[in-house]
Amino acid sequence: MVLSPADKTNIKTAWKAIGGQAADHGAEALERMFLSFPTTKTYFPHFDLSHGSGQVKAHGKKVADALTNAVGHLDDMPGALSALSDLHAHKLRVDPVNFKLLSHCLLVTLASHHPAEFTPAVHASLDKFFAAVSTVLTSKYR
Ligand code: HNI
Repeated sequence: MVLSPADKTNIKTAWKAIGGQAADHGAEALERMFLSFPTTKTYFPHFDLSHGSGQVKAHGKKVADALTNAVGHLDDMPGALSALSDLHAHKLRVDPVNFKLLSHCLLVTLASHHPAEFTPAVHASLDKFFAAVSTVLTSKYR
């Protein structure tokens, strides 16, 4: 997945618009994922997944922080996400299909909160960004 210069600009601009809401958006995307794709809940048997759960909120912040870190390293995502890649592949063993589900829910969340910024071009660039992050996080399965 090659991000063009325009993609990189779109991704950074979108992240600026998200600003301090990233953690909340992360938690909302997780909640959407658990509700829309219930099989994803099997990876979180130790979590309280009910609406407003502190665990989901805390996890949403972790996911958002990792994405913010990736946005800061668009030219070296494999390096920036190396430890997370090890974790998801070797320890958590999350089936790669689930990354498409979370990516979709992240897009829906961002579109609903930032309709003005979520132009078709930004949508496409964010889709590529989440696909690139997902590729890195699932790259050590093989
Ligand atoms: Ni994921 C832990 C980031 C997709 C299941 N995940 C993390 C952590 C981060 C993270 C950060 C915390 C690491 C730590 O504590 O050191 N996960 C991301 C990102 C994506 C992603 C950026 C994709 C955009 N994870 C997924 C998917 C699933 C998933 C698709 C399964 C459906 N992740 C987990 C589980 C944990 C986890 C399970 C451990 C949770 C815990 O605290 O026990």
